[in-house]
Amino acid sequence: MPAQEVNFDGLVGPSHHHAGLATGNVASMRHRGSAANPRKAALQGLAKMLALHRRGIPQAVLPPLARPNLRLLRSLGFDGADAAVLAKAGQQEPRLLSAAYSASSMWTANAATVCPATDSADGKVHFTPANLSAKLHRSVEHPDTARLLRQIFSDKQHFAVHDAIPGVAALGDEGAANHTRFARSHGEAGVQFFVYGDEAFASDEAVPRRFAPRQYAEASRAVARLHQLDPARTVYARQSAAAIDAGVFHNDVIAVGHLDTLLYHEAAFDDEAKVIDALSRACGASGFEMNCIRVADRELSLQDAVSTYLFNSQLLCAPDGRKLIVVPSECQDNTACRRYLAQLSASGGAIAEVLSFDLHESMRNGGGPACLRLRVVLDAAQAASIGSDVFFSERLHGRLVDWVTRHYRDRLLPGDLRDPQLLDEIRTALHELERILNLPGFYVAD
Ligand code: SUG
Repeated sequence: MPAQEVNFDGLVGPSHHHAGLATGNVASMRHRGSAANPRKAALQGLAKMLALHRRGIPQAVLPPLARPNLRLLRSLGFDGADAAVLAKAGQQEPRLLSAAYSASSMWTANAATVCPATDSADGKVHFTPANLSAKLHRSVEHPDTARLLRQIFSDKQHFAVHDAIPGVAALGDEGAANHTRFARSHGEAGVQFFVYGDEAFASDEAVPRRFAPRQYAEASRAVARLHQLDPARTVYARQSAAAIDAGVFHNDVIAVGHLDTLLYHEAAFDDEAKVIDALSRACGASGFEMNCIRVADRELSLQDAVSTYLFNSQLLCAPDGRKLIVVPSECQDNTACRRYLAQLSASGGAIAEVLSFDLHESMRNGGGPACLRLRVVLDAAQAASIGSDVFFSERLHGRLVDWVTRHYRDRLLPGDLRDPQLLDEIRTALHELERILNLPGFYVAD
């Protein structure tokens, strides 16, 4: 098997709810406090995984992290038995209870930055879990993410899983959501593209903004060093402040790349011409030509780009080489976006087919198709070294649908998190999931 890109989608956890915890993420802010349907959310995600698996696209799954995060609540002074900790937090600091219960690990594009073995000097696949230090509910993910990645990618001959870099604002790192790799084919050396919102030590002057950036250049450069990347094949770009202020909290809300192709909005970068030139040169030096598809503001406004999540799509190659774009169904509800997609996929267009999915539950928290997946390029030996049952199949899909249907609630409001029964329901469910995915001991009690 030549090296392939495997999409590791996050399985939505049983405590999925809309807490409005992510300032700067306009969908999250807008849906704060509305009723969520965790069962539907998980089934929507599984339907996408199944459809792509059936198209012959390599698919795998990453389980949710254990929630509630009682460690977080105990560290913040809520003591006693588990039920007492939850009751006190719910009464005194309901937002902290939401943070501890957040199912945010489902957006696996933020789990880590991943670089294929061909691009690293030591010939290993490198992972750096993202510290996600910009948001409390996300900043607590990385220790468990590191443990999960080390359990799945356990063969040290093939894989290096680093610790997250220190979690302070100046080193904010949001993982693969701000990282893209371009290459002629997955198994050939490629070009690594890191996009950041700000550079912490570049200037002492604070620039007034509507929303704070989440990714810092210093963090991107640290990840590139840890992954032993070739500086000549690594390109850095700054996001435009206008995009961040419009709700582009990660670069994957305004640009998506795959192999030699970059689809991006003209407002994505601070200095568009410089970024495209640097990328084209690096790709040229690596022996392939970059295919840039630029979307002008008059074709789709920045505001519509954020509300439809067109750029939070997955660009994929079917086994027959045809290019597919996977979009959230919101894209078809917007006239400008629908028109743009029709033109993109018209005969002779850059994309052969548009696949649209109902991911409303995740979208209401600002997570589209691209947020839900972590791309890992694996060759045959690397894939064969993975012992857990995370690779997708019709059988695994059936087992997970059955599991979700038996264990998940179909309605969850932030106030429901005070219900001590929810903790028991989730523990029972995760205990069973550990066996389905062959991840013994992953859900150790806090
Ligand atoms: O970090 N939303 C996530 C969405 C992450 C999307 N990921 C990518 N773009 N790759 C976030 O903003 C909302 C949780 C809440 O409001 O309950 C949230 O965390």
